[in-house]
Amino acid sequence: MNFDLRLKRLKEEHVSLITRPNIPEETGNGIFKRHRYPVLTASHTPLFWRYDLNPATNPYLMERFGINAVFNAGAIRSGDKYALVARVEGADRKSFFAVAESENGTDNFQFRQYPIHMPSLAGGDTNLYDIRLVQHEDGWIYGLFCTEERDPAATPGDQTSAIAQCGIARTRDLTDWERLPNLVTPSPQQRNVVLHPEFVNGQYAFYTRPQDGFIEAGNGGGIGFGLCSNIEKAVITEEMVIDPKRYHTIYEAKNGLGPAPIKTGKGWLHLAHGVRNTAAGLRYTLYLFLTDLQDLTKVIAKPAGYFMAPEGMERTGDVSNVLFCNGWIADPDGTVYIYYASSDTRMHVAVSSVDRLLDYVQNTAPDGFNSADSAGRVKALVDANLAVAGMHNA
Ligand code: M1P
Repeated sequence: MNFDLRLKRLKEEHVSLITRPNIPEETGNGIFKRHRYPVLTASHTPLFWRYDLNPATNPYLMERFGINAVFNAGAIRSGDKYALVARVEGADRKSFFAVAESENGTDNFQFRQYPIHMPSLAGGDTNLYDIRLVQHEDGWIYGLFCTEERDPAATPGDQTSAIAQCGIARTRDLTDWERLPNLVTPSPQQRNVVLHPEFVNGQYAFYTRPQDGFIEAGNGGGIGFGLCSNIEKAVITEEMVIDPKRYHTIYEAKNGLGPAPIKTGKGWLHLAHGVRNTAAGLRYTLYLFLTDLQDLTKVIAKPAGYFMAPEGMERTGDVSNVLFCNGWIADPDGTVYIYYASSDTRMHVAVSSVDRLLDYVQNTAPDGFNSADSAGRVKALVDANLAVAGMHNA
């Protein structure tokens, strides 16, 4: 196939992929509706990021920059568009951020012309990933992300020990970013840090995830909370865990907050990921909880178990059996777009509403932490349903 024909085919395939209408599932579980097609994959990235389109320098029209995956996107409303700031991972394993926008929130996401140029701090960032976006009441849009580098204390033969810290940057337009110093906390490692959208007692409030090692939460773990007065030199001196990991739950190994919480009339609605161990490795699922409107450290409702777990094609990918979410958007009419990644490979959307999510959080029983309690909850439901059936039959 000659250059021109191959280019024509590549363009046709790309346009048909990125303009494919998405389809909500018919029935679902009543809590949310998954949509059939991933909203972003490696193949959604522009051809002109991956190919040299000049026949003189690339006569075979080969890919010159491989993209491995697009996942773990932050999300925010940008004018009249739904914007995702995705983690784009190259074939070289490095991640960078890129903005993709859609007019309806469920399909036709298109990347802006260039990926984000995130300014580096002295020393550089070996890898950046998992940005959380928040429109703060101070007027800036903040992006908090993980910045990772090799552990300087690692022995020469150890090429896996790493240090994860929370990077902070701010923007007005998602294109030009001002990098601020990394967050300092009492914990040696930080990932999954989220900025609360409002001031708390005049201070910036952060949800953190203290951890002892790069992978293991260790003695740390749990979703933490801390305050600091100056975002331009953010230091948290007191970090308290508000949602700890716990034996024999879906968050027994570790957990971490997803996107910034949504303010509702009943409390702050949070989406988090929980991690448990299995013989096949770690399993990441998503859960919801609600915190008090005044006391952000007080969890006032938390259903048992997961809210969303990997299904079908979501179960496999570079890191299988993982759902991860660091972006959601609540529309003024209460519709909620939940942007979640599957198996560190691709992005999906599920649609719900603030009312439905609150109903789920407030009316799903909390974990009783033993089998008898779980069986008891089913029995209570059966009893109640039989009583209703009796009423219908009477
Ligand atoms: O591979 C699953 C996820 O693992 C990490 O999340 P956590 O810090 O909670 O373990 C992150 O590397 C995340 O990007 C990744 O999706």
